[in-house]
Amino acid sequence: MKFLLLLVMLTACAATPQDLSGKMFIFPQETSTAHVRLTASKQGFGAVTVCHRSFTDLQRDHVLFSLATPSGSNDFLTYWDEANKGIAPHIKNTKTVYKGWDYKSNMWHSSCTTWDSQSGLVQLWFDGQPSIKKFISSGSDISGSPIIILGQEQDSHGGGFDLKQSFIGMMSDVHMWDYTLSPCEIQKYMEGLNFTPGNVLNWSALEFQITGRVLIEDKQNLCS
Ligand SMILES: [Ca+2]
Repeated sequence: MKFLLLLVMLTACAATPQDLSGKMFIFPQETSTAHVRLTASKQGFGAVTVCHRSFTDLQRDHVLFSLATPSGSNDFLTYWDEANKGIAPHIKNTKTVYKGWDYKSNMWHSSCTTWDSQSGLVQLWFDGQPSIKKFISSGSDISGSPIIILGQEQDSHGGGFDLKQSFIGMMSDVHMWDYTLSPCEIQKYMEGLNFTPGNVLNWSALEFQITGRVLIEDKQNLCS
């Protein structure tokens, strides 16, 4: 077990892409430091889709996905807003809140967020259901070197973490595309069927670096 842990840590440090299929990151305690930094395969995004699954029992604000560039610490952010009881995408430092979801504790939830700079429209998919499309930001791309972090919310490019916005729980199946996925592809992701993996972040070939206490384990399946 100790050897396995060492092996996981060593391979995590090497930052060669890893296949995390069937696995999850565990964020087991509240800190303002522990996080996973994901390496994007490209930069400059005129459109984006980000999907992930998360599992938590937090009853406060928390981050799910944080992408910052030198010009914007909230260039692409997925955030649970406890005061508004909604999932709040932030794109190019503009926020919108989607309310009315059954964001229950202690179970896996699948989220996808799509945006494109031409229309400026954002849409959230949550556990298989699409939201309305809302205008959030148009006319310019997300440009500059992206820093993508799980577990902490960036208030600066790669830092500015806040204990009370940190994530505690499990995260899995993180993908990012530089285009908007079709509803059909999103449905496939939601249902765990075969889908086109992310071309910016791909959970089955993920380059990442762990800081602090974040662990990788198999996703718990009941007796199968
Ligand atoms: Ca913050």
